[in-house]
Amino acid sequence: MTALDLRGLYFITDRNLSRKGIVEDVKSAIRGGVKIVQYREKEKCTRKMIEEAKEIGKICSANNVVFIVDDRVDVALAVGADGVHIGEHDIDFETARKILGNEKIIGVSVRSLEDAKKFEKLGADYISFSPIFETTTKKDIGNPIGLDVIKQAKKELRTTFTVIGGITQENLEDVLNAGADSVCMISAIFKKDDVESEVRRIRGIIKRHKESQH
Ligand code: TZP
Ligand code: MG
Repeated sequence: MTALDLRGLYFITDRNLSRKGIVEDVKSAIRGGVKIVQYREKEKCTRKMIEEAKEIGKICSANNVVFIVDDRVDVALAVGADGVHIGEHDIDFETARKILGNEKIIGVSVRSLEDAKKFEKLGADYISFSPIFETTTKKDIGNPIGLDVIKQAKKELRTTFTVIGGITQENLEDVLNAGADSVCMISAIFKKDDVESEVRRIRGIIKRHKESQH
């Protein structure tokens, strides 16, 4: 079990945008320095998911990288992942906690500070606010919630949080200035040829931003 430290770049796999296959992407992202990886798979059958998640999980644990499975508590348990990430159409938080116990990480997607506080009370390990901006990577997720929620969360939320949705090289500084210590970027990374160097570059921006604040 690798301890959760959300700060920096939270890496999420994407089969449709991948150029080299998601196992290679994960290896590249880890070489680029990420400390948390989420396996997000919407198409494969359960058996194939378990095979793939097992392989990625091994790579993560060998590198002390936190490994989270999106949506699927069963897959997370089957492969010994560090935790799951759930949204409003997935298993509910209380049931997930009952199945996984207190040792596993449960991250929850929310659109508002109010919902974030609700999951904070229930014992979520981290919160993900989304979508910050417009995105085409995930369909039907509603209007962007913007940067103000990050500023509010920074002041009022004790639980560690990340942000996702339409974050790019162009708006990253704004997101960091609003107070995010952790960011997820999917298409912005896969648009580039080389996952490792892009991940390293983004992490560098986040690190320099943090240093400039002290
Ligand atoms: N959850 C909320 S928005 C989103 C997910 C998985 C997609 C984010 O992708 P991108 O390409 O970084 O906008
Ligand atoms: Mg989900």
